[in-house]
Amino acid sequence: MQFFTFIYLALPSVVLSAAFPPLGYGRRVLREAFDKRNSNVSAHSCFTEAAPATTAPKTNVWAPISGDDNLAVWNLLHDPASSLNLTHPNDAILTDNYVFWIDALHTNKSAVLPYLDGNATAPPKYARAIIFEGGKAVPDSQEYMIGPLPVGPKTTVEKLNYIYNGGTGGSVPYNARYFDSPRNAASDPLLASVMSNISDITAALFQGGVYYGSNDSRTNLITTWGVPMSFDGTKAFRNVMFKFPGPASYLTPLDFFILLDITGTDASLYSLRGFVTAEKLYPTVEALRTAFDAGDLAMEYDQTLDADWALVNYKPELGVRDLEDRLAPSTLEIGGKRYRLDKENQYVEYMGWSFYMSFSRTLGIMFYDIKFKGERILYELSMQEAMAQYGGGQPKAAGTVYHDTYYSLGTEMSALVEGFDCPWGATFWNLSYHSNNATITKTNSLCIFEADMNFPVSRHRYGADNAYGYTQLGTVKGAALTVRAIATVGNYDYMFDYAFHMDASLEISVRASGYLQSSFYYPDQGAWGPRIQQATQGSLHDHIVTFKGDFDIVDSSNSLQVSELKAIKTSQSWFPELGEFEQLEMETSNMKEEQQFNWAANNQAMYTIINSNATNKWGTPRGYRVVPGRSNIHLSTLNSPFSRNNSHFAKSHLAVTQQHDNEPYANSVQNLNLPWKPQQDFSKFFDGESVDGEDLVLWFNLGMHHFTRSEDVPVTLYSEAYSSISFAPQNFFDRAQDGDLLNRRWIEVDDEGVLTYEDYGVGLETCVVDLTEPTEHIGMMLTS
Ligand SMILES: *[C@@H]1O[C@H](CO)[C@@H](O)[C@H](O)[C@H]1NC(C)=O
Ligand SMILES: *[C@@H]1O[C@H](CO)[C@@H](O)[C@H](O)[C@H]1NC(C)=O
Ligand SMILES: *[C@@H]1O[C@H](CO)[C@@H](O)[C@H](O)[C@H]1NC(C)=O
Ligand SMILES: *[C@@H]1O[C@H](CO)[C@@H](O)[C@H](O)[C@H]1NC(C)=O
Ligand SMILES: *[C@@H]1O[C@H](CO)[C@@H](O)[C@H](O)[C@H]1NC(C)=O
Ligand SMILES: *[C@@H]1O[C@H](CO)[C@@H](O)[C@H](O)[C@H]1NC(C)=O
Ligand SMILES: *[C@@H]1O[C@H](CO)[C@@H](O)[C@H](O)[C@H]1NC(C)=O
Ligand SMILES: *[C@@H]1O[C@H](CO)[C@@H](O)[C@H](O)[C@H]1NC(C)=O
Ligand SMILES: *[C@@H]1O[C@H](CO)[C@@H](O)[C@H](O)[C@H]1NC(C)=O
Ligand SMILES: *[C@@H]1O[C@H](CO)[C@@H](O)[C@H](O)[C@H]1NC(C)=O
Ligand SMILES: [Cu+2]
Repeated sequence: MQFFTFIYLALPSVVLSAAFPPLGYGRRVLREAFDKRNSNVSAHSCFTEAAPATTAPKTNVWAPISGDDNLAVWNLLHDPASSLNLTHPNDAILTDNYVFWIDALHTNKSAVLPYLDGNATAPPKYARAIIFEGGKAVPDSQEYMIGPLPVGPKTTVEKLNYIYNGGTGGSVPYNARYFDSPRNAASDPLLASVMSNISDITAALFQGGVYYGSNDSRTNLITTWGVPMSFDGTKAFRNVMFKFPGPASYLTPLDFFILLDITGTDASLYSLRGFVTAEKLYPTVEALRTAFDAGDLAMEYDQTLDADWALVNYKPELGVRDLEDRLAPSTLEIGGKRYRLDKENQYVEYMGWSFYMSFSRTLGIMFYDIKFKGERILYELSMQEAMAQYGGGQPKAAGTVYHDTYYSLGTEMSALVEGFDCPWGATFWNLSYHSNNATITKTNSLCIFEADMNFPVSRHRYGADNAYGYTQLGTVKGAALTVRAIATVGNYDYMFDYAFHMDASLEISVRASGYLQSSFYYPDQGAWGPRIQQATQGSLHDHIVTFKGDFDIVDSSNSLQVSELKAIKTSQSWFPELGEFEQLEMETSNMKEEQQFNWAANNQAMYTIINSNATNKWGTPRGYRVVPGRSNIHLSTLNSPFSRNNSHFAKSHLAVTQQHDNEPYANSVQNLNLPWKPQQDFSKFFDGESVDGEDLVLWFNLGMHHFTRSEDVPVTLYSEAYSSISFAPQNFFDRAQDGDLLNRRWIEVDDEGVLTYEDYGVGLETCVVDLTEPTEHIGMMLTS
């Protein structure tokens, strides 16, 4: 029913009345132009017109594997000839071997460049598959590479070890592997047994709350638990917190925790390590019962059972805002779409930019071969990890670190709402991933749109001796193309934006909305966040989102130039009265070795990826600057046991390495449960190799220190939980890349006070704004 909101918001069909016919190139008098309003132009739709097509110069060699390839790989793995002895995941128990997931393996850059830049044939595609091997004598999870694809006589299934540096290749100990439903099912009976024996206690403490097992009809509490669930793979633990169920359960936690040892594949050996409530540990049922019987256990606050307050719907109790019942301003592509798409190849051209996109179930959207006016800037731009680490005075908050690739972040990129999540008229693409032998399509999960920046790219006014206040004025319209997707990984809705600007700069931003992971409210625990509801505390935490930027400025031989601003003492003979005086100077050098580093204090250093052998017209090495944006942070805790050695990528603002085919990812997708013995240790990338005149990768972090607040209820606000960075040309060109834009005004006022202006043939246009004619996406929302 709620989708009828769209009908309510829809506008009548109108044609923008400020339109006038295309006038052709030339100088005109301002008055005449504005008098020539005309609404008779046959207008295109602002919203439903498809972007014009183009053809990618090369096949997209980074694309995800097709559904057919996935099926063939699945069948190959399950063929008895492969000797993997696999059980279907739906039937699997701990001691079976079964497929966790299948995805595309990254394609080696060394194999791609000869194809991309030369006449070599396209490199073969490979799949990667994670297989849980509980049936082995020493149970583990082993990753395989399967290729070349399509599956044929030459296809092999080999262990995928070369991308991991932890010492055990693609093998992850059983105790550290992903905690999936068979592991959940194996440890639930112990949890149910413990909780059944104390159901009178939990019912008394938590308004009738009981747990008899997750599938028992009497159960009215739900569980969550901290991750990591192991430190080094030798043991596994499960620290459970109970919550009231419902769509906002993240905001209705209870002060009750059960600590279990769940080491190994024999569930009969699993054991209770204790209970925590009211900030005390009770090692046994007896200890807990004794305290309960003595009246030592009581909840000072009741958690709310009805969590309507936590839904992202209209809250009339907040009052009425004047004029707010009118439709808010919206982006219109009035002149028609100004970008071209090759959907088959996931290839985009926009205002000099061109790039390919890919998608993976773990990393989400990835970009390849980003060029401006035919010259390569980046070979690859991709998110690598979305991490969060919490603090608190109870086992769940204190012991929670998330690596969202562990949860297959890409698979959580879901349908976007036209007009709200992305502008009306945006291009919507589907994203697909594989599950078992099938391919799941998430419709309309990526959007592409061009939007007004609402400020000019550049402008200047000259002269003031007339009624207009100028004799010359130049101003250039600002716009950018954004590629957007939102991943709802459990509680949070991470929005990833990649904005391609007219001036050849590229901006990446991440925003977080969705539910806070909260804690029960403890009045003495203000150091871990404020009270945000009757019995809820907003848990303090950090978000760190790590990206890979494989820069290829013109070619793959690049350096990282550091230009430091120094206050130096000088004396100059023409200022004899000053003697020695302080002024600004820039000290420039190239970084020599691979390293992790932080933004300079006061941002007094500029970092630029340059190509020393490619100079602009003025003899300066061409480069792209790494421009700090908003909330450029790293993890606050550098020595926490929960993130000790599997999260080094999050512990500096920036890092630079030499590009290697065997270092494609900052993290491994099953590193989360291995903080003390990681499968992939980012810090090992830094082994003294040169980064001067080499193929460089810049790793950079966005994120937020989440200082939780009552305004995180019901959900965190995108406006504030926001981080960004830009890459901007730095002597890459001979001049600014705005001179060739026609969307500008050059206005002159002559001695007689007559104003004339150039419109360069870009007249004001018209398009039909008809929100009552539902587009595919509004239609989808109305009927779903
Ligand atoms: C618009 O079209 C109508 C009907 O064809 C015509 O009468 C009117 O003059 C036109 N207006 C303009 C401004 O051309
Ligand atoms: C195959 O795995 C099953 C458990 O899923 C096990 O019982 C069986 O012994 C295994 N077969 C071989 C040949 O390893
Ligand atoms: C690719 O082939 C064309 C035509 O045979 C040739 O002109 C060109 O030099 C080749 N390019 C490279 C990089 O080998
Ligand atoms: C609950 O039942 C479902 C369906 O039978 C099963 O797949 C799941 O493993 C069960 N969960 C637990 C925790 O036992
Ligand atoms: C729960 O109570 C039953 C029956 O008294 C007992 O056999 C079982 O061991 C208890 N479970 C736990 C985890 O204490
Ligand atoms: C997305 O998937 C839906 C359902 O399969 C399909 O109808 C639609 O055409 C797809 N959209 C695009 C842009 O490919
Ligand atoms: C996928 O597997 C299921 C059994 O889990 C089977 O019913 C289905 O036919 C398979 N699909 C294909 C395309 O092979
Ligand atoms: C760059 O220029 C230097 C000095 O001219 C030269 O030694 C080096 O080989 C060049 N590098 C590349 C990749 O062309
Ligand atoms: C873990 O990282 C720390 C630095 O934070 C380092 O000193 C230590 O040697 C690392 N431990 C292992 C086992 O690699
Ligand atoms: C990619 O490069 C690595 C390192 O050179 C190599 O071990 C691996 O086999 C290559 N992968 C493919 C799919 O060719
Ligand atoms: Cu947060």
